Amino acid sequence: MYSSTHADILTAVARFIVLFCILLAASCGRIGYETLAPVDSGDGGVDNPADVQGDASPDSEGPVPPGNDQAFDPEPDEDAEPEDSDTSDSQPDAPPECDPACSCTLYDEHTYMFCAASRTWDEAAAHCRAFDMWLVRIDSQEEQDWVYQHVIDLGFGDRSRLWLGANDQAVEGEWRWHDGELFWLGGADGSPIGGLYNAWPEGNPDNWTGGDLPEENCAELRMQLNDWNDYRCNATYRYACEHY
Ligand SMILES: [Ca+2]
Ligand SMILES: [Ca+2]
Ligand SMILES: [Ca+2]
Repeated sequence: MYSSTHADILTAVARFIVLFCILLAASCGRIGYETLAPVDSGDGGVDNPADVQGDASPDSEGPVPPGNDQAFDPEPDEDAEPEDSDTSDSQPDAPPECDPACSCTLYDEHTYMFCAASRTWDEAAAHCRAFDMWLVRIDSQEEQDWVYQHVIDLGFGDRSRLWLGANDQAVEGEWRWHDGELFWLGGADGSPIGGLYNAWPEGNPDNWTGGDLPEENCAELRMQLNDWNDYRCNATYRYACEHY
C-alpha cells in the first residue's frame, strides 16, 4: 500500500516536472520570438495604412538582424576605399614619366620636358616619343611666350635655339607638327591651315640651301628673336617635348 502510494506520488511529481518544463519551454519560445518579432509584427499586424507606408522601407531593412546591419556597413566601406584609390591611381597615370636628365613642368594642363642636351631633330623627336610626348607644339602666342620665358628661366640662354615639333620632312612645303597635323602650306608666302598658330617671321620658312647644304625642313625657336625659322634637321639643338 505504502509503496503503491509512494509510486503514485513520484509519478505525479514527474508529470508535474514534465508539464512545468513544457510550459517553460513554450514560454521561452514565445519570449524569444516576441523579442525579434515586434518590427515584423509591426509590418504584418499593422492596421494603419499610414504606418505601412511609413514603415515599409525602414522595416524592410529593420527586420534584418542588427548583426547584418553591422556586417553591411564595413562592406560598402571596403568597396569605397578601393574606388577612391582607383580614382587616385588613375590621376597619377596621366602625367608621363620625366627623364631625370631634363626638366619637366606643367603648363595649361600639359606636361613639358625641356632638355639641355643637343640632338638632331630626329633624335630629339625620338627622345620625346620614348617618354610619351611629342616635340613641343605651339598653338598660341601665349604658349609661344611661355616657352620662350621658360627657356630663359632655365638658363638655356637668350641666344640659344630650340627644336620645335614643326617640320616639312615628308613633303616640301607641307608643314606639320610632330603629331602629323598640317598647320602651314607653302614657303614664306604660304598660308596657315585650319587657323592654326604660327610664328614665322617675314621671309621664312625659306628652305634655304646655300650652296650644297641640305634643305631646311625642321623648325627651331630662335630665342634671339622669339620667332621660328626652318633649319637643317641634322643640326644639334636643345629641345622641348610636350605631352598632349
Ligand atoms: Ca602645345
Ligand atoms: Ca623645307
Ligand atoms: Ca630658314
